[in-house]
Amino acid sequence: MAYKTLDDSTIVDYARSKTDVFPAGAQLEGKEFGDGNLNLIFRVTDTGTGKSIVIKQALPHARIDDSIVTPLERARIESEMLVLHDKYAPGLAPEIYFYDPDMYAIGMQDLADHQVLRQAMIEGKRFPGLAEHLGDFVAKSTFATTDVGMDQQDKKRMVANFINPELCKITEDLIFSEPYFDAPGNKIDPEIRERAEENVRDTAYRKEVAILKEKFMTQAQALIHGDLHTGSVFVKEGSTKAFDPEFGFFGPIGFDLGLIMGNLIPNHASQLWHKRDDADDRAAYRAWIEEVFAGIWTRFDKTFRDLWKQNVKTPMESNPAYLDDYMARLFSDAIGYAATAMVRRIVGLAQVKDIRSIPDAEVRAKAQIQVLDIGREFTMRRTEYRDIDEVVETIRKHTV
Ligand code: SR1
Ligand code: MG
Repeated sequence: MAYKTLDDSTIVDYARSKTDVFPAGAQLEGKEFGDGNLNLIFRVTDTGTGKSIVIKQALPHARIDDSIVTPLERARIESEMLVLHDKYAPGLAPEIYFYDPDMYAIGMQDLADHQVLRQAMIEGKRFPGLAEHLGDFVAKSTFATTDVGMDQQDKKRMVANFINPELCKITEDLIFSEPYFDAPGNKIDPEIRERAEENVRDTAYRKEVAILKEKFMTQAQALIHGDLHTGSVFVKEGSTKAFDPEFGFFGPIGFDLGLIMGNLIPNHASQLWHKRDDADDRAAYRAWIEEVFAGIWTRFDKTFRDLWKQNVKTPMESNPAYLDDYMARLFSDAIGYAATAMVRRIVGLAQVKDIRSIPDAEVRAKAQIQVLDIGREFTMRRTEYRDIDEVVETIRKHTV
């Protein structure tokens, strides 16, 4: 079948052709419900049994901006990443039912009983175990494809299978470049324009971001998710699932950590509005976010070190001082990438509902400036912090 974009009138016939998923004669209904930047997302339900699946189809251009080319081949990368995530980090990613290479469509587990973490946090919900799940997800999903976690020769061949240049270019532009100059796609509220321009004038700051960008572009450390923000995580009590790894490629592990940790910060700042009526509740919720922020790193650090010690076979990599040094570099990378992840959400093209749903321009600007200030300090001090508690102190200092 030649590629054709699916819609509400064709999705049921398409799903019916997937005979391993739905039995012949099943009564199906289907509808597109995606609100992401890049793909079509359908839910198809067998009305007889109530069984439902999600079908995700790649589009050739970004929904958010059709001048951005988004090759269909990323669906193949995503489907293979999901299979690997289920293998390396079982229970922490959705199950996949099929990949259709002609239609660039993936059939996967419907997580309708879960909620997207970003929305859940806007609603002020807490999820016990979230930090441990996310720390484990990043540790397990990345360790397996490091040079210690797998054969180095096999790894080099695997790198070629996950080359994802166009999606990496989106990240290079939207996260590492455009927020630091006057790019046409930027969206800067007038109340924060002067503060945003301060960043653009700060050549020492821009140099540090360029160093982070260079590492993103050149370090094939492990196969990373590549877009692990709070909109790429489903949650329900006791369950966390990372989805949407279409930006996957061999890159720096700290990028996955930084993206998930950094995307917590706009939410932290946005509680100025979402919990505006109760200062105690706001402080308690922010303290929970800080615990999750720190807990992701702490759990990652433990799980990754354990995996390393259990799997290391080569003499050079068995040196404990080397492991300590490796972890220290992952730590400063995570803090640096967290900074870039939060700053792009304030001034760049793809912003987030946490902040954008604040209708009061003055409160919104205050929250935005908190995020920009934390982002700059994280970037500049990332190699100086001695531990995660010192990093949390920076968050607290800017969000009083
Ligand atoms: C043009 S795509 C904009 C953003 O959406 C994705 O989720 C990535 O974060 C990308 O940067
Ligand atoms: Mg996405």
